Amino acid sequence: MARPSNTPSPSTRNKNIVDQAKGGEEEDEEEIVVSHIYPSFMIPDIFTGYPPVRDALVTDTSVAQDQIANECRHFVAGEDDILEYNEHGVPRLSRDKHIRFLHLALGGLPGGFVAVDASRSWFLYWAISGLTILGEDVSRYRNAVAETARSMQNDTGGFGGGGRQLSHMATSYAVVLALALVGGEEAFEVIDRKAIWRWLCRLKQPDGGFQVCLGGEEDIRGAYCAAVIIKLLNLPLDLAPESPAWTGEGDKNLLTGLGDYVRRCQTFEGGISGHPNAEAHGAYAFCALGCLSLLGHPSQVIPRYLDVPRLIAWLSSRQYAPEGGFSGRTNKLVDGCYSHWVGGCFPLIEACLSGAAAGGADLAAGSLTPAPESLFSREGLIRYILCCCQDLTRKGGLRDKPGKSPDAYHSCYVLSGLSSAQHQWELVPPEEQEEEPASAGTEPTTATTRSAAAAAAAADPLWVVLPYFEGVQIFDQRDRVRPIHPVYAIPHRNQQAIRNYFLAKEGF
Ligand code: FPP
Ligand code: K
Ligand code: ZN
Repeated sequence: MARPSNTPSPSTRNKNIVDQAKGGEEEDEEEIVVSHIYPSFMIPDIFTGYPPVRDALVTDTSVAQDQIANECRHFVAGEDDILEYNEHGVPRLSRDKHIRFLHLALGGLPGGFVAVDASRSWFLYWAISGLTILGEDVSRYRNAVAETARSMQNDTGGFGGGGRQLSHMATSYAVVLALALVGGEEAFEVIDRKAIWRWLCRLKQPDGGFQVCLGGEEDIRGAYCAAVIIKLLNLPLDLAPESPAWTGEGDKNLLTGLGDYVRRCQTFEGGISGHPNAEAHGAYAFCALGCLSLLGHPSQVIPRYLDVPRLIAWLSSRQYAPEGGFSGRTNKLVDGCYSHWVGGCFPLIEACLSGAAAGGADLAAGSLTPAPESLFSREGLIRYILCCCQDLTRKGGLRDKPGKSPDAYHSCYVLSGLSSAQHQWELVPPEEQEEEPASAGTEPTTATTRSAAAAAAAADPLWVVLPYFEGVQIFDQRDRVRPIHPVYAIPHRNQQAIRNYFLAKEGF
């Protein structure tokens, strides 16, 4: 049970704050309670009270924000009757329910889903990824995923959102990751690497960025997805003559100008927009940092292209209290999926800053220092996820916020965010990096034979992971989920296995 039944709820107090803001009318059945000490759980005041600083100008935006803050506060402050809170006021992760939800998402979908038919490859990735983070062995889906992926591949390179659909950068990224997650030769061999390389060449633009599909828009999703695909599949960087970026001089490759493209997406707010001169959004911040982290050592590349202090200021402004979760952009509401898109930026930023201490940051040298502690409230995010994002009344699954239905997309990214909040990723500075290829802390890694390929992989940034620990752990140890690689968003060993498989190949 949530709280002793005779304990009055502090939401009464907060409700009145909201009512005053809206014009002061009071409802008769609500009495103002100010004198009790609450809650009995160890929940910091910031998650039980109402924000001390609020926008006094009443607009649709401020009203929506007040409503959601109050609604989330009810769950985060330990007041919900369905959730069972531990002594820290944190509920358990309903792992089994979420696992069931995601297995079901891999089966047939109801008719209404025809509206998202062009996202079938995404559904595959979201469900397989969510299951993986929850600790399920997804290799049983190897055959099915390989067959489905084959049906989505085009002879002209890349994967569509479904069979007989135009190849798209985002759906190709999703399929490649799904194949990496189920793993094994049967899955890897589905990918026509030569065709996908040709297709990427045709998408590469003279200004450094990538179109997301032939004739389509050029944006930062294209930049991140292309970098991930190139790396995981060990594609050659050479440009084919049919590329719009080809000059005939041999001075350009698939990654030329990509960092500069990302730089042009940083906005006046400090965040990152989908393309130059647009609105900063958290999903694009992750794309920017992920892309840059694949161009070299993150501690060197990120500060070379981005104003890191202004980006940190913008990212920090995305976390709200009492909700604890992140919003995607200025003046918008918290949403569980930003646990990944925004939360997932922090390991990359933290790695960039600690590399700066070791002399890694070549440009902004002197202006960056390692973060003395977590750059965001991991506690707040974990509270938001476990209190507000679990659908426990029905079939399980994770959601955007209370009142919304769970879905595979939110399940995947809420769990990714939980994983990054529960773990600490550190980057070994380039000069300290040993010969031995990556071993990722708590994850057992697959044995790799020493070969030219492994030696090449050893030149990549080396990430190590540990359980995050600072003070008390508010969640039950059984609710720790698997660590996932901060750039590829899949477990370290899956990333290593697919890369090593293709690194070992001579040519296509
Ligand atoms: C706004 O939605 C959302 C966006 C502007 C960008 C969404 C992009 C992604 C989630 C992923 C991109 C990354 C890859 C790798 C393909 P909204 O207005 O519904 O939400 P908001 O109010 O929270 O901004
Ligand atoms: K949203
Ligand atoms: Zn969302």
